[in-house]
Amino acid sequence: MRIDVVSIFPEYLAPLELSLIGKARQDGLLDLRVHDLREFTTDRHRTVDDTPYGGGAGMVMKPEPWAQALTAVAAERPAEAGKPVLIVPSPAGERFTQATAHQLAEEDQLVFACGRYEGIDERVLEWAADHFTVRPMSLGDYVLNGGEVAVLAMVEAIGRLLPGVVGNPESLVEESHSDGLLEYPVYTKPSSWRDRDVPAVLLSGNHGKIAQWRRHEQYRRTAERRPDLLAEFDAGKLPRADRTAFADLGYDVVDGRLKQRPDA
Ligand code: 6GU
Repeated sequence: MRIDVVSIFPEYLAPLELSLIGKARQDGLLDLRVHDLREFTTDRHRTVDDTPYGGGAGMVMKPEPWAQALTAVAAERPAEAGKPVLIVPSPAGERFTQATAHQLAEEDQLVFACGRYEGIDERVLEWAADHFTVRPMSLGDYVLNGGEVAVLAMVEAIGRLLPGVVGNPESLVEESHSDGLLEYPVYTKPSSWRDRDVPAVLLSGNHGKIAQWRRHEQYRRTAERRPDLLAEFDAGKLPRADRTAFADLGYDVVDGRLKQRPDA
């Protein structure tokens, strides 16, 4: 996969040289290039922002440097390749989820446009639609100062799904959000630590019992921390023991969906 990141703070993306993603780049699994937006300005001060029309606080990113930068990135792509995806990190974007990460991991090229200040002149996104599939994306309901930290998160979430990046692909199966639930708790040696014992079932060697205990822990945790995820959960074909586990958590199965009991 090819990833291009355009930013006024290219140094912000330095962590992508480390760890799993850094290794993936060294191994040739990921061709990641960072571009300095100011290289695409033409004035002496390398200006990238200006005051907003209509007034208000803060500054807006000027359109022309963005058009120059994105045109240069698009020009490096073979003419027959079709439109690459342009991801614009923004708290006003569509929510980035594990499903988005899987979908984007199938693309051959991703381009990230990191806004700063109050954002990028809206006409850039309209113009860019002729050359890219434009997707404004948000990590969640809070505000960052710019897109760079969001790009670090999204590139890591997508990059680890590329073939060969994570050594043991099994570890991608049993993790939070892979099945719409939070992950079960994990333990390692020693089996007793500061008067706290590892749950006995995990030492039993009974793999069926262990799998069931872990699944029920996923239910318990998700009900406690992220009940919103349970509303989306497909409870249509749950075994009796799992329906009992949900009943104990205050949830009934109605038409294949989990419904919190009013008294729970
Ligand atoms: Cl993707 N960008 C910015 N600037 N702020 C955010 C965000 C993204 N997601 C949540 N807050």
